[in-house]
Amino acid sequence: MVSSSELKAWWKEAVVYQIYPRSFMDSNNDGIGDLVGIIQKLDYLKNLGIDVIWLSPHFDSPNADNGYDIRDYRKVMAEFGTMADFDQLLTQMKQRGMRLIIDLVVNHTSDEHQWFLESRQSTDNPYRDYYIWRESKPDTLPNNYPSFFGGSAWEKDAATGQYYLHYFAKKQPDLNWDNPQVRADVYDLMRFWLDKGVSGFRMDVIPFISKQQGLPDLAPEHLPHPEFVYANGPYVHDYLQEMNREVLAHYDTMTVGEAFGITFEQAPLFTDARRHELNMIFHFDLVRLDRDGWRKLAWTLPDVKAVYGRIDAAASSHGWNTTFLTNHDNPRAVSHFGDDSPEWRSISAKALATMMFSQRGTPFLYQGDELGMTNYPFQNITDYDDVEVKGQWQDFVLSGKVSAPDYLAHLAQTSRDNARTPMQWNTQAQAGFTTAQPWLAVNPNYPEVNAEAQTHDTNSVYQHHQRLITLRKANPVLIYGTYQDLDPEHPQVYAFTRTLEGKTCLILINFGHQAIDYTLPNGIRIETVLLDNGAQLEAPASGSTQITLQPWQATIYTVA
Ligand code: ISL
Ligand code: CA
Repeated sequence: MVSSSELKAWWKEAVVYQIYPRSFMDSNNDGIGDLVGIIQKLDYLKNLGIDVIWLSPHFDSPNADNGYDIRDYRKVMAEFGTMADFDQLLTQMKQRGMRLIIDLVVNHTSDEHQWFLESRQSTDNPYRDYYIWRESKPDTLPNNYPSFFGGSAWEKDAATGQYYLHYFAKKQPDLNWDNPQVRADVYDLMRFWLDKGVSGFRMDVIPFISKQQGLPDLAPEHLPHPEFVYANGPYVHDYLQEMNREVLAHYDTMTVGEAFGITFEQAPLFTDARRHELNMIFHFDLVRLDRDGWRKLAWTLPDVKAVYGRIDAAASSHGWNTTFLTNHDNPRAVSHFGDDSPEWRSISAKALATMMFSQRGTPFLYQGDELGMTNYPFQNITDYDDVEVKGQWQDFVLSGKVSAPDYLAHLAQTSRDNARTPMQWNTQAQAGFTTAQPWLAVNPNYPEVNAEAQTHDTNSVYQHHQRLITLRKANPVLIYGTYQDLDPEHPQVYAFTRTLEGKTCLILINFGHQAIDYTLPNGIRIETVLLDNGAQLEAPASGSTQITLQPWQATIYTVA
């Protein structure tokens, strides 16, 4: 049995950086990030050690969901620039040896897409079956499906009196993937971008594309988490294998599926190389381990370690994985898993980065996390932009189910907008992101947290990321090595090894604010220090089996 560590590939060795273009860099000072702004920052990313950029949707969109509602798949969003800008971005990236993957959002389109404008006109329109329409008796819905953005997943359309399905906003009608013409049109648009030179796709909620046949009601126990039903339709693997045969197999691509609603046990069905579907998927069990819907729960380090253990098990079956601590849909990593107070922000952000870049799986670094950017100090509902927030405010607060103070207290910790505030480049007004009024407020801590300061500070979060990425690329054991958690139940220390061809690295991370004397399990002996996050007071003697870990110390060692 050939293991995933023997199947080498460029996309397993790459480090990926996710750009949310709206918030990355505004080159024409209209308050919105754009493609030319990204071009201006390519050297910053090259110097960081980035190989691949995942660009969140850049396509023409009315921005009901900030680009995840596509109106024209072959056109660049006007706010972001032109197709010439896109081509220039690709050219500039290739000159730097970097690759671009783009965001394939094909579970749904915008309701302003030409296909939907046709489809909604009449029940016999040739495009009617591009979407999912249902008759329904007056004032009763086709079924009890909820939308993730509040309310029902069904919207009644005046022209024909029928309902259409939308798992997300009503301006995001779901495509009917059971229709072979829909699939053929999606494959065509994929070829359009691959032929322009992109190197693959991140696939938005791709497990949702196959709907449950007959669309029966959700059982009551599934209502809090409909994604587990939405993601397990009968034909998702047929469609992905067809997509692979029709498109992906003909190009040298990297594909990552956003596997919202998929369990670890199901992961190999998407990523096992022998099935010819996707290269890897995003699991959400880590970033959502402390969530009960809108409620923020407590988490423990053993909880985190248990998830990493299950993620790694999923990767060992010919598949591959991703490692990430946040994205444009989740709170900032250092606020979520570290300590974002001024005293501990930098050292804990470096500790978390050490954890992330030492895992087996392709690292996906979200814009700003290389600086240890933090959550925003949201106060009231008008501070937010996110369509999900507005829909859920209606569902939970205006309905009287939850008090506003209670909901806002949880929302400030969990909101997707925490990750969408503008990049903090320097200490100029608006953190150098724009000279206009930005579309979403800049975090007021930008004078203390910005790229300009950190690219010149050897102890910065940015430079620690540079060193981690360099170390990872120089040591295949950190890319392909098998993973072993040495002390799963320890409440404060994360101790794990990576082993490949007789070479072992030990990673020790102290998640506590107090120093701790730690005895290495299994009689392991430290040999040398490969990289410390700056907390270590003195390097341990070679052969040590005991060590004192300083608060938030994270160190990578070789093992004797
Ligand atoms: O968990 C979620 C739903 O409450 C969200 O994080 C998110 O809707 C889900 O993870 C799917 O995300 C993707 O599809 C959405 C879009 O809003 C997200 O930005 C995208 O990442 C619809 O396209
Ligand atoms: Ca702009």
